Amino acid sequence: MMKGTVREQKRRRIDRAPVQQGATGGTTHASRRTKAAAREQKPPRRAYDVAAVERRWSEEWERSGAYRADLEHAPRPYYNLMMFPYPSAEGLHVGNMYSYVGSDIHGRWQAMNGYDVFEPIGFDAFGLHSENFAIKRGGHPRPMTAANIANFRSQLRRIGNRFDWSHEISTTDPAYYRWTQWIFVQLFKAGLVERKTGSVNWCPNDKTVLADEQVIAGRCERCEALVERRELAQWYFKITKYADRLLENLERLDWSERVKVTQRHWIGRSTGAEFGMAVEGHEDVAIRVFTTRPDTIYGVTFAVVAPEHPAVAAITAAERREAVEAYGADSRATRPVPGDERPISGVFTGAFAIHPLTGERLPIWVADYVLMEYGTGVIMAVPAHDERDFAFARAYGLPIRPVVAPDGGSEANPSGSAYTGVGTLIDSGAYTGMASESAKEAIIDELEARGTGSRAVTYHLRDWAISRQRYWGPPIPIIWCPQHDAVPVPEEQLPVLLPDVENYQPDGSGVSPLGRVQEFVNTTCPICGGPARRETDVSDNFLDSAWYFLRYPSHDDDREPWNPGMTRKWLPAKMYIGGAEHSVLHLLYVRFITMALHDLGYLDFEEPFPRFRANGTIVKDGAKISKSKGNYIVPDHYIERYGADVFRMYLVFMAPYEAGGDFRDSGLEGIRRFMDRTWQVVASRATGAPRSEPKGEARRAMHAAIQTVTDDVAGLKYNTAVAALMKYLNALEQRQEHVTRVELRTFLLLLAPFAPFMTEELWHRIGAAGSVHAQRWPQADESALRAETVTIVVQVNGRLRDRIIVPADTPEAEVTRRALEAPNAVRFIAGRAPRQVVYVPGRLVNVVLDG
Ligand code: ANZ
Repeated sequence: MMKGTVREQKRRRIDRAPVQQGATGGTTHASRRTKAAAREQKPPRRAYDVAAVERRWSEEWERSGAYRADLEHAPRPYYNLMMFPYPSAEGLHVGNMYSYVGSDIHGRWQAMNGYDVFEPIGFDAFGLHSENFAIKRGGHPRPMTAANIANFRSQLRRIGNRFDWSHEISTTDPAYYRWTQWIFVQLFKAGLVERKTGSVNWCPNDKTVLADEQVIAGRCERCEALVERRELAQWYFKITKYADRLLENLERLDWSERVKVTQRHWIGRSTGAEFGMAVEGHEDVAIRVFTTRPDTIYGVTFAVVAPEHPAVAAITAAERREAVEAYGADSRATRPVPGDERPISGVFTGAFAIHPLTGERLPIWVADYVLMEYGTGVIMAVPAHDERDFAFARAYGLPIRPVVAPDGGSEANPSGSAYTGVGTLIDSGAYTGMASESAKEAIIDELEARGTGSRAVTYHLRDWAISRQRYWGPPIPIIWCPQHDAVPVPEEQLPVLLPDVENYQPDGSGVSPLGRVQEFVNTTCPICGGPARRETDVSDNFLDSAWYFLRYPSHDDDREPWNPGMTRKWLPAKMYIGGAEHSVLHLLYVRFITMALHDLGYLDFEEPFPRFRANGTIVKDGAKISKSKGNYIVPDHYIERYGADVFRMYLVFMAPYEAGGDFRDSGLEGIRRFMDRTWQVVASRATGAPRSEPKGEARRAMHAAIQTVTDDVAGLKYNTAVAALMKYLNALEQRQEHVTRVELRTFLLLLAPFAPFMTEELWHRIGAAGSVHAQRWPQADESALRAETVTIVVQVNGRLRDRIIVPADTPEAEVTRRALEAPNAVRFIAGRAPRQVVYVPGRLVNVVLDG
């Protein structure tokens, strides 16, 4: 999966990025580097040959098929899914690795809980990123992508995940994209695909259309170029038909809350009113307004129409025509896209609308901050209570009229800005004094009664622009016939292979490079056999990743996209973990595609991921990771130096997994020491440890560790789980030769999901049977958890007055404090200050009073 932040533009050699050792206050950057370089030459001395151990177990697991799930017969299927990577030239990003390690810990833990865990991985290898990289390097995306995949594969083999490589997929494989095209055809047949001409986001640098979700603050999420608007015919998926369901189902999904909030916001269901406004002198034209704030209707001081609105030409006054047309032409070329921060602009039409309640004349302006695609393309402007209207009114000297006073008495426009909250209505005719919420309803009622308006719902969500005028993607499986218009390619003719052409670069014409390949374009109509032309756009990369999870279990099925029996058994995925940056792209599309396939009868479930957790993001030494800062973290580098176990442990120990944290090289040293100590404690006791069960405090400590680690791992609180393991190791170290085999084994089992290599090696060294990863997760014994208690006798002047019960390890100060508070002791002390308090540990407290 592609992260929006990785950019090709300022590419550097990253494989030699210096590893800086911690933040050493005061040292210069240069000297730090030299020191780091010196240290780098000398890898830390380790208690064991880490590289050899990790290599040996990788090979052994591979050879024995330890992580190959028996998909057909598994009695307790557990599909543990992680977001497949985009195989970039830079190699595996630390963000990928963070996500994968956290997901793998979960998978390993569930395997030890007796589940048949299926943990597949694959490559999301089509798309702009690979293609742009190939253009830059003067190569071809096909071989370059293959090389990147090979590199990713070898990196992924080293991180210690229990991947089932026998189910690997790549979206660029014709055996895969045949079914991506099949999905397009199914949606097309179901009327969920539409070809529309409209104003679209156009990236002048990547020379292609972008979905709204791919535009961040007015810029292309890939290359950061300012996005333009263009009028183009595009293929759209009608995701808006599913807006309500996408929203409602969120309630029953067990997902990270912040992702749900982002989706809710993106779908952006708003309720409000839609009403007509008469235009003075144009009885034939009525413009309709959509507002979410009918309560502010008395504050309307002008109206704004989108430049493309069809009424503009009709209402514009003769003397304003030239200016309005010039503005329209200009805004078509450079129209700001959602989130843009360019200065506000507009032009007066010379026409006036009539306020629906007060009859007041309102000047009508044209401005490109009003979008044709949203609501009705016309707004009632309330500068006192809307930021954009406020900025516009300020820029063009239009009146600002506050009509909502914040509750609590402060002024409506205290700091010379719009007050956008709710409150109590002022200067609003009969509604003055009403609260915003009830005024909204009452005002809509009045608009309805007058026959000019009604309640209305709108969504922020737009249809998904699915076509790309590029090369590196699955060709859209449509044939254009002069007789039959758009005809889907018959299913038995899929895949429509992406032709292998030298010249794949986009030329900015708005036509895909495939349009230049005559052998590809010219075909015959599947209906009439007459000459026809193939569609030359390819589909959006996000369609590839909107169904990949369905393919893993049935990855080599060549008769169907997914096997129904297999799908019923393994899906929906039990746990999905990945980055929150995919909140509105991948994670929304995948829900939509699943719902659509469900409705078409291809799936039994409509939500692909009942449980999703977003891992946090990592910063390096307090700064955002970016290549220009040179603080890029190269996982290989650390794995070479410390081994995968240490790197894995450090990644999850660094911070709460779902929050993300600050990566510091110095932190790795701490984990390295912990691992070496673990080795020493276990390896040194490998043969001599007594076989007896631990007793007393040793037993309690062991079960306390089991309890804490279990709860923390279950809740993805890996950092505190590791901390508990550290605490437990201290306890074991202190007991030295008294440590039993049971304790050593328990410790290794608890550590196994985090440090799969070392625990496996030690498991064998202590002579335990099988793989540590195939063992059952230890269970905490409730009865062992209770600390032992003792009864303490409380005397006053030597006579028994009370008894208290305290945990055996309660410190003296605490015991005497509680003794002095024992009710019967209090009665006999009667407020006098004791001369002396004598404590006989574990037995009695004697309070000595004067006289
Ligand atoms: C008057 C008003 C007063 C508004 C106020 C807001 C605050 P959401 O909530 O995101 O759906 N709007 C409507 N159509 C628009 C368009 N095509 N282009 C740009 N803006 C448009 O936003 C709904 C609000 O966005 C609407 O409510 C409208 O401004 C504006 F104190 O109407 B409001």
